[in-house]
Amino acid sequence: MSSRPILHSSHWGAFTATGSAEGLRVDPHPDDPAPSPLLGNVAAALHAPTRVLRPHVRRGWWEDGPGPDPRRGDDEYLPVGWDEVLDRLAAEYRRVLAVGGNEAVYGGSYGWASAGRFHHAQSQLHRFLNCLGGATRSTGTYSHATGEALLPHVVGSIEPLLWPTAWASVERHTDLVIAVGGLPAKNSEVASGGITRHEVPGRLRAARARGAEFVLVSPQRDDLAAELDAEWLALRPGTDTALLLALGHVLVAEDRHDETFLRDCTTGAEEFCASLRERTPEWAEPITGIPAQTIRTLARRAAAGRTMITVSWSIGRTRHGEQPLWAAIALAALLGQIGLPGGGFGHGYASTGGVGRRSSSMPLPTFPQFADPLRRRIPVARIADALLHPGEEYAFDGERRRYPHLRLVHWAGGNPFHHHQDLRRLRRAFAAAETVVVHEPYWTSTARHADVVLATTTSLEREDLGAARYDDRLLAMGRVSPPLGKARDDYAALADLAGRLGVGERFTEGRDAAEWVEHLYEEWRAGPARRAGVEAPPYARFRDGGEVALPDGTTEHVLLAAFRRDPSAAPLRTPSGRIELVSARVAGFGYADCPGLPTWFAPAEAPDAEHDLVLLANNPATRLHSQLDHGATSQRSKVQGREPVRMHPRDAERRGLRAGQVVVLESRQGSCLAGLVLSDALREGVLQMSTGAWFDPVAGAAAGVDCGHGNVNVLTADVGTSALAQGCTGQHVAVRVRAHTGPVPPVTVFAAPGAVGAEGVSSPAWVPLRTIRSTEGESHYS
Ligand code: PGD
Repeated sequence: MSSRPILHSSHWGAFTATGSAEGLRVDPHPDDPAPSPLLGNVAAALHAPTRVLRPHVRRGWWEDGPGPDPRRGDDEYLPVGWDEVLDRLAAEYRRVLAVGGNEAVYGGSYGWASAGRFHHAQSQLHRFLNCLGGATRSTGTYSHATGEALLPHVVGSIEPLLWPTAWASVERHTDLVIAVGGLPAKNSEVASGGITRHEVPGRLRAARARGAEFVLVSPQRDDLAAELDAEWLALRPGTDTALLLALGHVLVAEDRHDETFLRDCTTGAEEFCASLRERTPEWAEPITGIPAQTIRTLARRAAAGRTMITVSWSIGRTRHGEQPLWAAIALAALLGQIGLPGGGFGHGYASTGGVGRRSSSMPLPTFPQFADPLRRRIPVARIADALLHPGEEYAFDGERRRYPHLRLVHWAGGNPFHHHQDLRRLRRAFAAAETVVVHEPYWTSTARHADVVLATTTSLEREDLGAARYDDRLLAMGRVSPPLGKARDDYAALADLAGRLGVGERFTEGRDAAEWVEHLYEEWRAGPARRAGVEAPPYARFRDGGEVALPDGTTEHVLLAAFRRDPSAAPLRTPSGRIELVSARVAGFGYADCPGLPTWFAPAEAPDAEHDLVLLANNPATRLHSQLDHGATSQRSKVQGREPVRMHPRDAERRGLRAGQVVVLESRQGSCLAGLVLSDALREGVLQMSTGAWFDPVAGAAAGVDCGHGNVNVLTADVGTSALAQGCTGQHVAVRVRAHTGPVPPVTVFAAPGAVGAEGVSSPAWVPLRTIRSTEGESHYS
């Protein structure tokens, strides 16, 4: 490790890392006004018991050959050399391509991986697969699939999702922010690709100081900072659409809507307004739990000033998750402020730190992936369906498609055994594959379901370029430590595999990783940077802690502001050229679960006699998704080593439960342990548990549940949002809760297979995943 501070970057902020006898010291970037507590996890990134330090193979696959195998997730692993594993993998690639063609390889490889323009894991894998003639890939995201599918039909582009009106404009112009799903500070701390200055809390404070008012629409009070003095509308989970339609009803009934905007800039206004007739505040009150008078007053306030209605991405991760977004756009259209500074709608403010920042169109250094000759895609959250139902037909965004027969699954930079729903079902789906290859720095739950685990360096062991389109600088990401053990960069592993498959020269173009990083930088310096007048030193000077300032972007919503100014000169790319409050195209798809205008559906995950609580499974405050769950910040939040679940004190009292206790959560899909935390920041009847605790079926088996650690996705359902987006619906799940009785098993998932608390595996022998030796005692991390 370097004993001098090395500049580096992550999805949760830029920092310097300094090696010392005590370990890695991590300091936030000096320009960051609000560094993320997630930096506290970084010190555990390098030397952790859970590091994969050599390639490993699964016994069933190595000895019996490829094929469907229910032992995945419950088998033994053998450390092997790079040459032997890559030889065997190349042979398996040849077999699969011969038997099933390129579509038999699944290389969607969804996931956040690490910051860095060159070593981005998916880009690496996609380039490799494109060199081979392509593979089945995924379309859309777990984050905001509903917006990606819906917005093109309604406003002609997904731009409002990525580049809404900038925060700077909200700060200056907005009188009222109606935050559906909140503006949670924890999510604004992360931004894909890296973020140097965390600005969202400061922007919100400044807006409030100017006099802006905030209304929080969420079952959780802490979805918005307390300092913003928001009015909290603690509605029932999954009822946002009812609230939004009732607000629209009041505007129309009281003639507070903007007829001119509706006439000039929308289509379907008459039909939409007619559909609101029955959607009175009195209708919405028993559904949402929000008093009718509160709804009426809010609609009047919204019409009285400049109003921004924002819907968080998380709201879309529910059944019929398209509807609240469409209803919010329709409400903003009724108010007539779309395209005005600080007004209209936003989708995803604070869902990451990047949304609402600058949007520079200047290209960044980019590792070319080549074109995908196959162009075969499945909706990203339908991976288990695809593996379980090869050849079956499904509906997606107006098309009938068929799942390919996937035989080889290749993943780099993602953790589906964290991010997908209904993990029991995902286990069955992975059992159906013939070969599963995973590149990972850590023994994540996904690595533990793979046949081939390729030991990968962390970003701290690599040099790279840190930059993102919404950030204000390009950073040199220095190497903090040489690669540990036999870990290799994704690039090096794929280059050697490509060489064995006859496409090595095409994949590498004759460069090693260091040469690529320099090449990408110099190419960018001589091209886009020079053209934009950006001062950038030569790489030799830049690579040691260099930072290049990038030009600023625009603050207004470019597309919608131009459209509003002159709808006929700058029409939207919708069939009508306008905002579609009613979409003939969507109606024409004939989907019962997504008709042609914003529609109310009762929540799919509502309490019933068996499951009397609704659990919110949202993104964590103590780690990025599942990354570095073994790190200090994440571990500090655990309760008896389990992922915390929050519950209202009165709900706990009614059930005789107390804070700090280990509880069992059960849904229709599965069960897990969790550690109870009491909080009055939740609506009664609602629980909250973050995603990202590593799935631990071993500790679960010892406790008679599916996961002994608290991975919330054993509880959630694997159903698409609707036939339109087929997005993930992991945000809500109906559950019941009871006290756990009997010994609490140790969490085993943070130790390498066969090594409870030991520093990895040293002997080249088969080692089991089952590391629990007794149900007593504490695990290394409890
Ligand atoms: P991460 O934990 O970031 O989760 O799911 P995602 O799969 O992105 O996984 C990234 C993995 O990449 C980690 O295991 C990390 O160790 C590995 N990695 C990091 N750097 C490298 C590298 O350089 N090379 C390689 N090979 N690997 C690397 C996130 C997904 O979860 C998202 S985006 C959302 S928004 C969803 N949200 C929800 C939700 O709200 N509710 C539920 N129930 N479920 C969700 N899942 C989704």
